[in-house]
Amino acid sequence: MLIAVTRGVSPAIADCELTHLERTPIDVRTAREQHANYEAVLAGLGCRIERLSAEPDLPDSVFVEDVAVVLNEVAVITRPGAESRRGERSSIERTLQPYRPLAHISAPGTLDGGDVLVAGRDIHIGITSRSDTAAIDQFRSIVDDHGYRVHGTTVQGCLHLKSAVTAVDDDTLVLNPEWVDADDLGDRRCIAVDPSEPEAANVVRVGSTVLVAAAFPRTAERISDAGFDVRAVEASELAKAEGALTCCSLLFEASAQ
Ligand code: CIR
Repeated sequence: MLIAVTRGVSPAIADCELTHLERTPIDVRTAREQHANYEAVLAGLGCRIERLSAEPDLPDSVFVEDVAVVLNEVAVITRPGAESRRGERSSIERTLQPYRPLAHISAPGTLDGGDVLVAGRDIHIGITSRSDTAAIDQFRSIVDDHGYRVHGTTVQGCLHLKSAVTAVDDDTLVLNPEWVDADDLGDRRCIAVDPSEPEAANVVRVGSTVLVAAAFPRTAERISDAGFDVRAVEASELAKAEGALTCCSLLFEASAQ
């Protein structure tokens, strides 16, 4: 059984952190509708949704991905790079406790889950304004015994590594070659985003289905042409908070295999 941990959209989302985007008004109701639809799509694909309630004082807390990285063997609670996001951890910790042993990134390291790309036994971690090499070293010591290879990866032009690249299966990546160098990501098949859709690389794989933001039909076609079952999901309002599709859930098998 696949679990999807989500959290309702904060009424304070307009005060979100922004790094590469200009602030524009966010309609909370529309954001909530899109988020509810995202959850419904995940549920329709067989996920059990564990929804945490919205946090009025934590503007970015809908983006649960940044606060933990859930592997089969362990869940790593991060130390988010933005101080305003560190209060998101305790509830996520409580939620994950029944499912996995927990490990923690500690100060002075900082890590956002959006920077952690797991592809088979390779874990690529973006070195960004949110995630640093001290945290990457900590992460490596946590997962080393489980047989993962951890690589620090340079990213430019976007917030997180997973803004630039995500995996649609263990051997296939969707990426924006302007933001990350494919040669840093091992010997994998790469599907490049359509050049007119630079933000399209953030896709969610659920079983054999790939969710792509509805704003990126050309990249969706490329992924479909590569043999994947693609589903468009509207996420334009959450995108104004610099969040994409992977950010809105923590997806993992209930019992580790
Ligand atoms: C932030 O800057 O932290 C939020 N406004 C957006 C986080 C998006 N998360 C992600 O890409 N994993």
